[in-house]
Amino acid sequence: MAGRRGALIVLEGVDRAGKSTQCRRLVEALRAGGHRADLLRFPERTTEIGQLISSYLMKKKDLEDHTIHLLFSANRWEHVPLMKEKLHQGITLVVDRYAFSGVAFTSAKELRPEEAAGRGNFGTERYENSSFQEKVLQSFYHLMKDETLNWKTMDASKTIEDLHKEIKSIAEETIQEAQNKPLAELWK
Ligand code: Z5A
Ligand code: MG
Repeated sequence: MAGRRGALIVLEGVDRAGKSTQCRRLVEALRAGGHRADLLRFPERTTEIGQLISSYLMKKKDLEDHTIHLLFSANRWEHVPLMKEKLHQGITLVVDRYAFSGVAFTSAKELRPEEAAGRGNFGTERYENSSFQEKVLQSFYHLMKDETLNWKTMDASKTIEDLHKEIKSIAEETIQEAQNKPLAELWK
């Protein structure tokens, strides 16, 4: 219906919490239910900025901490005009990580290098070790105190199917609630 905007639904969480799996399932289910919905992910590795980020994450390239932080931010900003356009057109955006990851991962870098050394086999990309991820988690908890954002916490140890049902139901409610609210700006 004219004038009704889409909702911005962001999934955040530590490495391998199941975000990408749930984002894909959610978009499929929303579309099947007659909603207009698109999937976005950050980092979006296909742009020039995204390719630099990807090289950094794969440890093919070293970048100074502020520089990589700003590249992650720029990678989101380069998508903002399109995101706003879609939301105004009534398309719901399901976003696999957003600015909260930007804050949480950069702030977790306060971790002492000796603490991070020799950690278990979490994954091969940068940041994929358990105590770094613990710091990230604490930072997410801190960010969730912002009551202007409608955070819901999921227990990621549940089955893919159970989580999907829960997330779908919250997403449908959120779409209803968002459609008559003006689009706000994050952290302004
Ligand atoms: N980063 C940053 O530093 N600054 C920023 O501004 C942004 C990001 C935006 C790459 O992100 C890195 O960039 C990331 C944060 C940083 N570093 N770390 N860590 P990414 O999103 O490209 O990659 P990732 O977060 O490392 O996550 P992931 O590996 O893509 O995890 P996931 O999407 O949460 O999980 P998944 O792919 O859906 O599932 C992982 C596996 O578990 C897979 O085999 C599934 O089938 C399985 N799975 C999923 N759900 C379940 C359940 N419920 N039960 C059992 N098994 C499951
Ligand atoms: Mg993922």
